[in-house]
Amino acid sequence: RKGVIKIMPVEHDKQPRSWVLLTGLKTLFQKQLPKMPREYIARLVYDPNSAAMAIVKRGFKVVGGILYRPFVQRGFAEIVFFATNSTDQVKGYGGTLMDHFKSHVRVKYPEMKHFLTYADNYAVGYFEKQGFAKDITLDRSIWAGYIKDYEGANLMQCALIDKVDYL
Ligand code: BCO
Repeated sequence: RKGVIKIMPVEHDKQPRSWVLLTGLKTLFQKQLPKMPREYIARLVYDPNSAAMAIVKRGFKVVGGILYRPFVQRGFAEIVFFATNSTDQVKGYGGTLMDHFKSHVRVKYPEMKHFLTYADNYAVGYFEKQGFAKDITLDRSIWAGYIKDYEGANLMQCALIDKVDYL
């Protein structure tokens, strides 16, 4: 059927399907985050320490995605890249992906209850709608040195709430 989307976790398991999805994510992030060096995006997407989820349309076309780095023992994940295709923005895909991501993380890493991200100015409003705030309550010692510092970006935090069903 036309217009049907699927949201799926993408593993670094060397399966052909995963390569196709990782490459689709790399291309999407390079297009939607033009200020980020292309090489840097490629390196992080293919890095096995990163984890990802993709919004996929028919024919394995990636129209949205999230790349994150789980720091399971430290109880948080850094959201490294987050984007939807320009022609698919403001359709609710970004919000749906974030909900699936929160729900997926809760099952896969029950101890991981916080997310941090460096949002650029344009994306701050979007992240606020998704439950992120600039008020960082996580102790600096937990995350400092683990996540990359971006100049001119706003560090934002989100906490998973046990009672909330995100889907
Ligand atoms: O739920 P509501 O209808 O009330 O609100 C919607 C949108 O109106 C709102 N929204 C979207 N972008 C916003 C914004 N509000 C304020 N400022 C903005 N810039 O958020 C609710 C959900 O919208 P959506 O589900 O339709 O989101 P969409 O358009 O699919 O995806 C949003 C973005 C930010 C992912 C998308 O615009 C995008 O890909 N932009 C380009 C890439 C980008 O800026 N990504 C985030 C950069 S930060 C990062 O990746 C980490 C650090 C490197």
